[in-house]
Amino acid sequence: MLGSLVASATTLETIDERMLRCGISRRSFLVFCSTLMIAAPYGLAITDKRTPEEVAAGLGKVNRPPIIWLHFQDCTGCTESLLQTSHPDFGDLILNVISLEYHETLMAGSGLQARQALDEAVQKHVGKFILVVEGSIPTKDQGIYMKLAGRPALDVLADIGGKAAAIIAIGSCASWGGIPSADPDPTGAVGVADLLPSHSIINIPGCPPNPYTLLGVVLQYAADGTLPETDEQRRPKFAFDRDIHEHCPRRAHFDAGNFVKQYGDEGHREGWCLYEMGCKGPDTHAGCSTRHFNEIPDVWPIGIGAPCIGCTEKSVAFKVPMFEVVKLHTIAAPPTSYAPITTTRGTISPLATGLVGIGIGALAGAGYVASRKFSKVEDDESAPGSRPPASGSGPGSGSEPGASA
Ligand code: FSX
Ligand code: SF4
Ligand code: F3S
Repeated sequence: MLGSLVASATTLETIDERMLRCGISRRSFLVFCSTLMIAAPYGLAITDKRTPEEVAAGLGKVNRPPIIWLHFQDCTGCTESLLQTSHPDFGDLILNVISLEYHETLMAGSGLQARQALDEAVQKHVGKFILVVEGSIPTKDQGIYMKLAGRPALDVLADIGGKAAAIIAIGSCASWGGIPSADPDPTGAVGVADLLPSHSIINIPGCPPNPYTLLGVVLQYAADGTLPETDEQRRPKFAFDRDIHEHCPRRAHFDAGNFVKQYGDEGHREGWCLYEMGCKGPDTHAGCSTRHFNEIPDVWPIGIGAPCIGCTEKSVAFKVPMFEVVKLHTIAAPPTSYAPITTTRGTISPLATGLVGIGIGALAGAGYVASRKFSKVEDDESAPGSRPPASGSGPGSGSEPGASA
């Protein structure tokens, strides 16, 4: 099945042709390509070690990939994150780069008209389209909790999924159940790969996910018929190979032991680390800390002062309570041998000051007194610069600060 989009090249319009026909400027397209490069600096064939001009030249020759987008149990946040860009023109440009053949939220038709549009789109591109699935699929009681034109979502997915060249599960709901699968999971919500395990499926979890991860995967597939390398959860490595904590702008505060204790407190206003507020960043693989949303700097959960809830991790989001403190499995807490980044400044006693004037030996003595004060601050767990909470000191804690597991 791979490569079929390339094989159907003659029947489709290239991205360049479309840009020309719709009067989209080369400058806008170059900005789009640069944004794609920032989202996927490596690990994606279409952007790897290239300049924006090279990316634009390569992508311009690619046929607009036909996409059929199905909605199941979701909030439509995935669609919103794709199209609610900071510049309205950008959403328009995205819709010109890809060829969205069917999308229930965006189309004007409904009822029979919509049903016919779906049938026609599938027939026209059978075996060649990319199926994007948003939302989880209810399986309990023969899937009766969601029907499309009288058919359970289960059947619709099996039917249309079987005719697609590849499937992308967009968002945590489609990847493994997401919010609808949270306890008590009344509908038996599952992800696409749970139902079609042998299909070519890429999971792009996130609630919502970063839209450039989707565009990167779609465009690489359209360009050369390959899907990017994935991890054991079918997530593309280029977007999920690092954890939030690794590149978090608040990491220096974690290392210094500066933790927000309560929303609105001084630490929160100063942008300190949200670990003790339940931030799941140390346990969460995603690129949010470097690839923000809507092309606006700092638009991502931690950037706006909210802890990461681990929305890209199957075992974290909607499973671990939001304010529960995560264990530090792989990250050592700041070693006590380091000087803290911020510390309470000790005062030099008048006696020591007097001794300084007497001679070199006395100077060494004053240094000793100051260093004792310094280590006292380090030993004081409540002082700024202290370590994260020790085992058992907070809900869900139990790791050994200072030791890697
Ligand atoms: Fe919502 Fe999508 Fe979350 Fe789910 O995103 S943003 S509930 S992942 O399916 O619409
Ligand atoms: Fe950032 Fe959260 Fe890590 Fe703190 S715990 S540095 S807020 S990712
Ligand atoms: Fe989700 Fe955490 Fe990013 S909550 S959007 S993975 S910062």
